[in-house]
Amino acid sequence: MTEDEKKKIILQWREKDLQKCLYEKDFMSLAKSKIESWKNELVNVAVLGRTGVGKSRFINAIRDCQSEKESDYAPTGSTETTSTPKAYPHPRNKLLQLWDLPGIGTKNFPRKDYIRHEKIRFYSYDIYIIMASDRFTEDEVFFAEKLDESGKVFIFVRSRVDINLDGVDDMEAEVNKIRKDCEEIVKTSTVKSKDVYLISSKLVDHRYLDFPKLIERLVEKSSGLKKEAVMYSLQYNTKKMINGKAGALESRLVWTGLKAAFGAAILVPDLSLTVDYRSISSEMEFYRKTLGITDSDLQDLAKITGKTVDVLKHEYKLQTFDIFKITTKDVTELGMQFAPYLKHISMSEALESTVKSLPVISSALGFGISFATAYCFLRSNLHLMLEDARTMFDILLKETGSEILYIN
Ligand SMILES: Nc1nc2c(ncn2[C@@H]2O[C@H](COP(=O)(O)OP(=O)(O)OP(=O)(O)O)[C@@H](O)[C@H]2O)c(=O)[nH]1
Ligand SMILES: [Mg+2]
Repeated sequence: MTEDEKKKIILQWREKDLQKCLYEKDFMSLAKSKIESWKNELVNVAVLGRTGVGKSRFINAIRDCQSEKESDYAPTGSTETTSTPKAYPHPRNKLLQLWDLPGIGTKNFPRKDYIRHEKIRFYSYDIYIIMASDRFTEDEVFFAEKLDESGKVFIFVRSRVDINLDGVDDMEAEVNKIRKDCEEIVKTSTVKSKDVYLISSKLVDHRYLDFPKLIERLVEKSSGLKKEAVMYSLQYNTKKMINGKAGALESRLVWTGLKAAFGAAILVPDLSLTVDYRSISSEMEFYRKTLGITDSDLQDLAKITGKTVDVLKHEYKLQTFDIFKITTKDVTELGMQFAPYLKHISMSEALESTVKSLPVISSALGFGISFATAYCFLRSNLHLMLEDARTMFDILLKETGSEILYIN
């Protein structure tokens, strides 16, 4: 890092944010909740549609559950298969639940009774995927309108498109034709959200289809903590997903910095220039998993592209794979590097007195330095990790043309 870069980082140290946080009564609980609350958020995604349209197979695809032998594989089949609603928890987050609902319009679940059917609990989900494997009909539109009326969020999905594209020369033209066909009836409806996503659960990375956009849409359509839960849990990267994660992770920086500084003040009250490096280390691990830059992600990319891990690291200048095991020394050394610049920042009197009033903190400046150290350390590493995540995505795009990367 150049001197100028260091200076830039330190000048971006947001005293205002720090001040705002410290004025909160119980700022450590607040910091913890800002960082972790999304983990307690229940998100129910319902997959709706007539029998046989591919609901169960989609639920497997989105969780990357590929084999019938896996215990949480949603059974699929060419005859009516799902006869009672069943929740499939996401492997990365058990509270993100994909609901496999029985097909609409069967003997047991006729369309006219579907909404009122006590087993279905129709209005109890957060997001709805309304799926059809052929042209959309009045059935799908009927349910969409009901959901729209009650302010529920839904997404139209046309499934099994790979079957339509089998043996077709001009796939792009065929996809456009199917899209137009699907949108025809949807356009005549009163619903606000008229986009239809064309997918294949068999080939999620099909270059003419919309699985990547559907993943992005699921995040966009969620809000608040549920949005964080969906974004951090779905194990797919697209360009937009990486950008979204970048923003979300950046906004945690001030809280994690605070947690690390305060944690250190409790652990070693007399040492001013220190941070709780366990908080830092676990945050870095979270970045790595969220951004899809773990060792196994790199191994997978090597397999997909037919290159070795070392070639990928060097040819594409990946920067963060060998720095994962950080030590207290690394963090303190960085703190030392930033220390000279910290004197350029004047801590306001108000902030100084707030910090001084905290029981375990003996030195306001020491706490400020700890905070800045943690903040800068995380910030600079996050930026490097983001570069790696983007590079890995670009490698995939360049080598395979795919716009979606499964991450571990
Ligand atoms: N080629 C291809 N086949 C698919 C796709 N999605 C589903 N199928 C097949 O279509 C059939 C029906 O899929 P399911 O996922 O069982 O359909 P469902 O909507 O859950 O059906 P019910 O449970 O009866 O309501 C199965 O044989 C699946 O393997 C796809 O994207 N591509
Ligand atoms: Mg099913």
